[in-house]
Amino acid sequence: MEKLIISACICGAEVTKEQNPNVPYTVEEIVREAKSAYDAGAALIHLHVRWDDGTPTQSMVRFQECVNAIRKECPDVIIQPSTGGAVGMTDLERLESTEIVPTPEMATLDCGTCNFGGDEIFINTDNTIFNFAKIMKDRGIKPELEVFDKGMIDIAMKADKKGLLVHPLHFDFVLGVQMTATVRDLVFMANSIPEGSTWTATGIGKNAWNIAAATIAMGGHVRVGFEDNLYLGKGILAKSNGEMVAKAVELAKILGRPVATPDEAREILFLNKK
Ligand code: KMH
Ligand code: ZN
Repeated sequence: MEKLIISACICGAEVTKEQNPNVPYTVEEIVREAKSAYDAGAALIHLHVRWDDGTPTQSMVRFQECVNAIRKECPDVIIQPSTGGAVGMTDLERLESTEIVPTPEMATLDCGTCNFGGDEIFINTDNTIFNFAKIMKDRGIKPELEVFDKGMIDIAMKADKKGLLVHPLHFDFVLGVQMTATVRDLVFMANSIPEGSTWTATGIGKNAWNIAAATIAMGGHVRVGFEDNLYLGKGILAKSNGEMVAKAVELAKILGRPVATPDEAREILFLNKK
């Protein structure tokens, strides 16, 4: 089976230190978490950034500062800025993370509107999605197509029909927000993307580890980290993103999947090394 790419979503925009004191806010904390994930075996860092008080931001200046600092400690890691940002941000704000130098190799592209719990709605109209896809294509940024349900795969295919995506496509199935997170759901999603695409999956909260194990066994790639889950196991708060990456590495070992280095991940994802 293909080597396993482990992505670490080290920060997110919604989780707080009140929920787990190890959630990073400052540049130093973000670097600490990126390094812990990288040292444990993550090839890719999915990045959100915060102001020091924990407020999520898509500020280009803050992203640049964090990326430069991560680069010093994790020289070859793939850094994938979020263009999702936080609920309520404008499209222009969200796109600021792609304006750093050098241009990021990848960025997320959220492929639909989604209920985020309570009254929160994460809005991605067709025009937002097509506009983000065009900008990424023009700048040579590979989108990780974030799909929270099967309908979002269908929207991604509308963007593809318009010529806005470059094949092979790469998807991230985010299970347990808008759709449930069972192995049946995972198989359905994996069977619904075009042949030749690569895919990562993540299970939110309590779904994290069953989805990671099933994904590794199925030949997909995994995403773990504080953005999606704060626990190493039932009732055990993770001390770092590195601890969660180490658990994914352990699962991979048990299931016979060697773990990809960043450069091996670049080959699997057809990225041009920057
Ligand atoms: N924080 C969410 C509103 C992404 O990074 O592209 C969006 C999100 C997805 O996390
Ligand atoms: Zn994210």
